Amino acid sequence: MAQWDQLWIDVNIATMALNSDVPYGAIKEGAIAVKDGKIAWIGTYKDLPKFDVFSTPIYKGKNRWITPGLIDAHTHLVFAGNRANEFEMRLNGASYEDIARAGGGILSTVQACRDATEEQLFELGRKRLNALAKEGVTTVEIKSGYGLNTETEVKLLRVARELGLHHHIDVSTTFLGAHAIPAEFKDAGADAYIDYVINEMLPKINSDNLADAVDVFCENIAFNLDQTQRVLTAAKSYGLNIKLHAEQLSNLGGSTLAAKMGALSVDHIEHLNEDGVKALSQSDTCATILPGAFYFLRETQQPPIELLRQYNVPMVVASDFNPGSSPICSTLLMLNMACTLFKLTPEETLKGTTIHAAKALGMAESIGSLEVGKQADFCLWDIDSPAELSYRYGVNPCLQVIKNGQVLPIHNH
Ligand code: DI6
Ligand code: FE
Repeated sequence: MAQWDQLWIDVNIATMALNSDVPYGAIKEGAIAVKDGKIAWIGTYKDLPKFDVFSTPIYKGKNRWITPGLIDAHTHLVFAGNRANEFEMRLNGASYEDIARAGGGILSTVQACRDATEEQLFELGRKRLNALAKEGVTTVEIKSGYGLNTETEVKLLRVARELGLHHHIDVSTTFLGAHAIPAEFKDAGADAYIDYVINEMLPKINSDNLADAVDVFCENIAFNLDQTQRVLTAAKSYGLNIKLHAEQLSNLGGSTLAAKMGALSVDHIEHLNEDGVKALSQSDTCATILPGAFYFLRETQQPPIELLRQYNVPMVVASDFNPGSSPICSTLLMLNMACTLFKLTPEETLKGTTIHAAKALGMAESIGSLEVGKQADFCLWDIDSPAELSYRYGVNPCLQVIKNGQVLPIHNH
């Protein structure tokens, strides 16, 4: 007789398993059993094996849907301050240059982060993770990049690691020292700053085990292809995963470089062309689209969704939550935005925030789909079909969040 710790019945399950031949990998009238925080059994209720009915807690889903816990594979969610003043200035007619000259943009967030204590940053991050957890997020990637000196980059990554230890949500950390050139390096230039990133910051961050991956903002207004390659090569020499902010505002060929170097993902990619998509298709690199930044910056250049489909490149959907280009702390809203702004299908958006997002974090072995042996991270939703998650926004449909088999104390209803 099977011995389980928890059992869910009377549910429909969007397993998101890639080897399934039905949409969403759906199992209608299904059941999920959990043992030691992992999925021990999943299938249709009528096939449920014999189990100990007296000792197993049973949750009944009233024919609602279960999906994997959502995964937000691209955020900058540990930051201090906000940029509402710049938002207001721009809407009153100020240009980007005016704002930059007044110390604004990324560098204003850098100043706020340098001034903040670790406790303050932790508290800000904790509230943001709470908001994400309420809408079914169980794993989040958090980047640094608002420190731009060793002390503050280390502080931001330490806070991200601490959040992962103390919050229900699992956190994957990414070092983005090469996000912008700090004021101190204005005269010395970008190459000198990259030397500092590689020779000073990276060894410290690696030896303190603060980052799971390394990212670079590869763009005309940030770092060129050569500088990007230097940082990614150094990261790989430490055995760290790599990823890239690429082709957001122009096409520098960052995606092709990243794909050839074995990056987990290339992110933004509005300006990606067919050669770049081909390079991705010949690699294991995911394409991460960030509709929140596209929306907030009122961009018009669409990412090449149809080409990505044709070439079978896994698409990831993430929030890019940050104070400058995507001040939107909602992974769930991204499902809707990816459909309305980029014409993804609801199934593609759900893959992009579950199984493909897991791949983009190098965690597809343990999370992202509901299959035997994977972590029991899933959500029960007050919906009649999985497409409702992409269709509607506002009344939070998340009834229950289950992390490692435990029901989290989250109350939306
Ligand atoms: N791309 C972006 O959209 C953000 N960073 C990046 O590399 C912008 C971050 C900010 O404006 O604070
Ligand atoms: Fe970003």
